[in-house]
Amino acid sequence: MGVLEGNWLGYATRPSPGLYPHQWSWDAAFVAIGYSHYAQERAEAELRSLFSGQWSNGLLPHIVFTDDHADYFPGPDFWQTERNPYAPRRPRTSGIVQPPVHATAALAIYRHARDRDRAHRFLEEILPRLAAWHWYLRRERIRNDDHLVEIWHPWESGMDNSPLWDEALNRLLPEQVRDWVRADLNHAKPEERPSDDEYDRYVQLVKLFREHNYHPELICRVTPFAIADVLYNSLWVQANTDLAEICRIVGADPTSFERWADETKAGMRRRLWDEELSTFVDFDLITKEPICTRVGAAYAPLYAGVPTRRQADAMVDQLTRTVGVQLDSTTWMVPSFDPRDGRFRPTNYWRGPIWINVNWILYRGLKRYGFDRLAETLRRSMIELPRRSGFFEHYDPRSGKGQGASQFAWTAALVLDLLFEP
Ligand code: 9WN
Repeated sequence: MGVLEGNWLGYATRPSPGLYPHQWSWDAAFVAIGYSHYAQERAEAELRSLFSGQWSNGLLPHIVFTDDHADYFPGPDFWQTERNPYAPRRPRTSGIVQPPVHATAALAIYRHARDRDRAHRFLEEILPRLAAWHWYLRRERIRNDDHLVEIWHPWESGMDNSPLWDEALNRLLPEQVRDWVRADLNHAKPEERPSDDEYDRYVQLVKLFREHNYHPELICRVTPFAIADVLYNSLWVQANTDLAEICRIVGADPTSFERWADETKAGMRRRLWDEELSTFVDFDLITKEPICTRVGAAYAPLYAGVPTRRQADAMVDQLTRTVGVQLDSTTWMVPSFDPRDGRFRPTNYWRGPIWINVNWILYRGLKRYGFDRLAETLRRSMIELPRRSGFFEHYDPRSGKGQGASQFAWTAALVLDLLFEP
């Protein structure tokens, strides 16, 4: 609770002091889940603040800027989202998205509420906004018969420098002129952050979207990066299921969201399942090739009930034999990337370290399919790691040492969720 208190800005929660001074989209959802157990009003405020940055076409931006002059790159003057008529003038925002965990967070607020009437009113208030956000993804980001949502930037995945994107990013040329300066290295060690080459590509994509004034119907034609990501689509399936439940609670029609969950679930089984790897893999929509890279988030479909029983058994068997790591006799966790792969880097961001949010998603998936013992070990490990090392952004899968930003909000929020869980 102290970590969340320290990051509370009076109306929203920043992910951490220093490195992340604004409000981020999926962070806000995880943080709201943490608050939902003991600070209902604050959980509501968290989502309300994020949605104050929603565009009138439904896009929910990946960053809602809290302070125009904070030390973060790219800031609002670089994004220039005011070029798009749908973007709000205030607050200023970025022009891309992050994974849709928000309906799931709103439902958690209702389920954990001390004051149910108030929570009911909150659901009525937030439902049109959530629906607009899901309609945006459905309308602008699904253009294949498999009903898979596509992302156009590594930042949209939330797993910025995952090896999943290496090939797609390598197709972009390095920047000729670097007319911008990174701010993250003022706050973090370079070996724990993406490389300059990766940033070059991230910024190039932003410039391309900016040139097209953030119009999705133009971007979808020109983007060199378009990927159907397993984690994103799993969260989308579950968020639609949760949004349908919200509709039922407030007496609205749930059928569109139920159908969208079913369609993407079927599409994932058809298009993303890899029999040889015994897991789901991303799909590059530009090259029309699967991305056969084993990452921790590849097991996220368990969370959304996507795999068949046979697939789930094969996945968990693989998970325990490959990606999962035993830190000591009692601690077992899932790093962001397969430790046996030559590109594995235990201290570098999404290329190896353990992240609590991905483990929380996998924990829920293991429970959903009845892998209770493994789920319980994972739950205890997720509580134990921050207890030993502090609430960090990520952890070294060899030693459990905390890395990246300290006082990291979603780590604290999701540990609270585990502790409060009945
Ligand atoms: C870019 C805030 C965000 C998380 C992402 C994480 C990191 C940003 C950055 O921090 O990304 O969006 O500046 O590196 O990768 O998942 O939401 O915590």
